[in-house]
Amino acid sequence: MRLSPPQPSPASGRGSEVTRVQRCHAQHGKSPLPLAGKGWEGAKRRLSSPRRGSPPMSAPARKTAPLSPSDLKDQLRALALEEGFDAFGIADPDAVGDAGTRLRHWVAEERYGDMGWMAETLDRRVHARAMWPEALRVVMLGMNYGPDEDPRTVLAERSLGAISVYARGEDYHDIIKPKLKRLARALLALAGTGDVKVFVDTAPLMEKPLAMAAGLGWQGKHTNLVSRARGSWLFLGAIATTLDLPVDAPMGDHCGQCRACLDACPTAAFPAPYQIDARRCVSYLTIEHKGPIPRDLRPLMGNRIYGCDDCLAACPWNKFAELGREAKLAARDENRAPDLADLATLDDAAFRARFPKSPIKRVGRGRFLRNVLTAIGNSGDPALVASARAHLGDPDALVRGAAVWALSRLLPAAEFATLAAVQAGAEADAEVAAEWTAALEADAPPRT
Ligand code: B12
Ligand code: SF4
Ligand code: SF4
Repeated sequence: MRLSPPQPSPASGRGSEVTRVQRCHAQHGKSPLPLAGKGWEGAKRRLSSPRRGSPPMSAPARKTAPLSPSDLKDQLRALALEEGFDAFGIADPDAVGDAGTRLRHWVAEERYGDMGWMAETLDRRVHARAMWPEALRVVMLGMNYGPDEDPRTVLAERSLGAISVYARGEDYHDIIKPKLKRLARALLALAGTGDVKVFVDTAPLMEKPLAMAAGLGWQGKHTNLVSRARGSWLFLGAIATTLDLPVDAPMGDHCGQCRACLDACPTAAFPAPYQIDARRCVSYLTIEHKGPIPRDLRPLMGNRIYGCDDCLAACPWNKFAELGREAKLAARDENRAPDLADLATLDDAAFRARFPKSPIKRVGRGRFLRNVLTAIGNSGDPALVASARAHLGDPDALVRGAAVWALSRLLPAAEFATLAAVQAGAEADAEVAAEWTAALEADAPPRT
């Protein structure tokens, strides 16, 4: 459905889209600093303890006359552009409207699935200030990771795997966090006073509502932040500070009557516009979910093996999207459309070597192979039978179970029953044994 004509330039006074520069292959500054716990996996590890974040960085004394708050903000915006950020805005940490109440509702509905850290950190997450009571402002930053091709093209190639755009290059956490730290240090040096803390993804901070409050964009019906200038492809990061910087006007909703993202979801993960049930989201199922993927959702996942972009890619505001300029985030060729057969051969060492610096490494070989075998089961490609069969004796029960399901989808029913008669009885793991039983009992998909 068409929107009212989108306007590419933001209203004045809003959090600004930092002026475009050419895609730059220069690497900004030093190599990434190590993080204590990275990504959603890291979040789980770190947030299981009641940490409130690391101690703030404090300002060195300034020797020249202090800058006015608005000059400070202008200089910070310019530095953000130099660091490679594409969107910038400042919010009061309390300016998130009903987001806290909605988050409580989401947790009460248990839509977080395995992500128990969302519930454990709820009280801190609903109030940005609870993270750090002294914080007066949150500087919100967006980094464009616009792809160079439509990520949905590979979905039609059922013997290949679809990796979401965000995971085709290096891990954004490792790229953004050092940039935030450098920017935060620069802010302190300019101000000559104050404290700062930086966040990207893993802290109990509602980054999307804060980014909306800072004018970077709005939470679309797919629940992610949409930017009028970048569409759906923005990573978010935050610098909280005790400095009283001028805030930006919040961005209003520009979804209108559109519902393209809702209709695009392969697993019907949106119970209503602006609400996501993570338990049905392919991104959750392939990255966060630890056990076997629920049987009813497996056929809906197609060949998506790590994350999903369908709702993001469907957004008409992407017509303004440009190629991301951070070279490290660009897709590695081998991650655009990898052969499922090749991925199925990875042992632990080969898995780690295949995905250096990639967020994919975080899920571990077991979960990744589970995803690959699910895609193999959905491929309809008899040539992939051998790849699945090779995992019936895999040391990881999660992988064995996924191999059983894949074979139940690929083999003719009689052949699968013969295989089950030989193999199923020898299975010691109760969950894998249940896979055999369920596969034999299931309404068989069309088998060749
Ligand atoms: C948990 C999490 C997930 C979960 C849950 C997804 C989700 N939408 O929350 C899973 C694993 C599924 C996931 C998937 C993805 N994620 Co994620 N994720 C997070 C994380 C860690 C927390 C988000 C959160 O608080 N969720 C809780 C729920 C309740 O939040 P919510 O859905 O936004 O809920 C709001 C709405 O429902 C709204 N609401 C409810 N009713 C109504 C009604 C109206 C009218 C309105 C306006 C709003 C509204 O209010 C709620 C509170 O704000 C953030 C990082 C962070 N610290 O914020 C990254 C983050 C949101 N993820 C990100 C990304 C990139 C992704 C993926 C695109 C990755 C991929 N390609 O696979 C997908 C996108 C899936 C999707 N459609 O959301 C980015 C998004 C950047 C952006 N532009 O928004 C973030 C911000 C990380 C980052 N620093 O860049 N993610
Ligand atoms: S990321 Fe994919 S599965 Fe998740 S809500 Fe969006 S379209 Fe649905
Ligand atoms: S695709 Fe979704 S997020 Fe984008 S404009 Fe339409 S409703 Fe809003």
